[in-house]
Amino acid sequence: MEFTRQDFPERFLFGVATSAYQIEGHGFGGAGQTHWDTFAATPGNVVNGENGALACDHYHRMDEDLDLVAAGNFDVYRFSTSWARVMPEGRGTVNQRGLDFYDRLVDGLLERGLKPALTLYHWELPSPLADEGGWRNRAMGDWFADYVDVVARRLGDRIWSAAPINEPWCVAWLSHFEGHHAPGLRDIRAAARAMHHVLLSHGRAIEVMRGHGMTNLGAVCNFEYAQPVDDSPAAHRAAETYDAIYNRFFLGGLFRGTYPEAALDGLAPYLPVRWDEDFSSIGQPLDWLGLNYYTRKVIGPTGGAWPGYAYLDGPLPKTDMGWEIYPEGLTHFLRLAQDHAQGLPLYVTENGMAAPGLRDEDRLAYINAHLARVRSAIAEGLPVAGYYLWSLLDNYEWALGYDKRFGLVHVDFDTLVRTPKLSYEKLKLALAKS
Ligand code: IFM
Repeated sequence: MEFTRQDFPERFLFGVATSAYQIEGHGFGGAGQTHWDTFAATPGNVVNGENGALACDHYHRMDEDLDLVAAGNFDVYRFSTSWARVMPEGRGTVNQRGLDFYDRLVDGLLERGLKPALTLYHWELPSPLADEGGWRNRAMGDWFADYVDVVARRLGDRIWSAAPINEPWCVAWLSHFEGHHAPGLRDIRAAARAMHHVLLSHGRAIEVMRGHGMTNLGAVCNFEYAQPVDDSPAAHRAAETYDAIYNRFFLGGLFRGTYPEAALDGLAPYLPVRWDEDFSSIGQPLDWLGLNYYTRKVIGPTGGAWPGYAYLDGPLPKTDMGWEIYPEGLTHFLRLAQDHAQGLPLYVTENGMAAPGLRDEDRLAYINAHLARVRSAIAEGLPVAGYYLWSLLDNYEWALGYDKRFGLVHVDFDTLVRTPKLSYEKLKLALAKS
């Protein structure tokens, strides 16, 4: 690596991230059906119709996986609890086996000297709640608060940090407007409601966790740099709309008590009634802000119906996802985050690339380039307090199935054998503590 731990401030934290449905094996331990199970079972939605029933079998291999986190010299492990594992119907009955599993996970982290960083929703919505409209339904705020309450009672005393919802843009826009993720809708009213209800549910969850005395509570948003395809006013307008929907809508809701005009231009008629009265719940004080950052999009105008933009092919080198590598964007978003969060600690809660092979020199270069941006952000005075790699293991990359390999550790999906890649070994050396 082109850095060591010693090149960062003493209290700077390095972490590695995963999520429940992507690694655990949802078929085990009494977890209920989710909208990802049915989305994947519907032909055409997921490459090869793959689902998370087995995934990395982390449910049975948790100790081996936590050993890998500790041996890699990381400080923090960012994981999620699965709502449907904890409450198979989404409401009511609690699956004690599910809570026991997460209890062992948290204790396993603490025994290894690792900080547990909890996310409460990373995309697998219990099917009975999806049947009632899922994120389109305002009642999600209450249902989510009840689930968070169950988890907080059991784990809250040992959690180092917690964030309610991973990547609101994906939960709402990608899943309800672009239709690429479960529930696979392409409907502007559904998208507008989901965008607002995700934030409302975030606020409710923060209130519940504070009520249990939990501290170090934050939000995790994802960001993509919007690059206009050319200098025309139309291309700039298209990029501004994209930026408003993707990057500024959720920051605006969380920190400014409003949504950006360029997003309201199209979404306002479809938001729930009296949406503007919800910001006192949404804007609960936070202790940190997390940024998931991977790439930029080249944006061009389409004319026609709002939002009137298209994603165009860009000229930069790309990862296996077809995502352009653009570390400059991370600097841009750390500054934007600071403008909104005004001095709160900032964490890069996800960064990494999909790349094949065990000798993953390309991943090393990607990590080096992005960590160089983190270091320069710190040098310019931005309060960046930590950086997490996505991901510990190759895993279920949602609609793209098991083909795209984001792991520092290779997983053979036939044998489930884990093999550390070159990037894992190099990071382990760079992050050594003495
Ligand atoms: O795998 C996903 C993860 O679930 C959320 N953030 C982006 C990753 C890579 O696409």
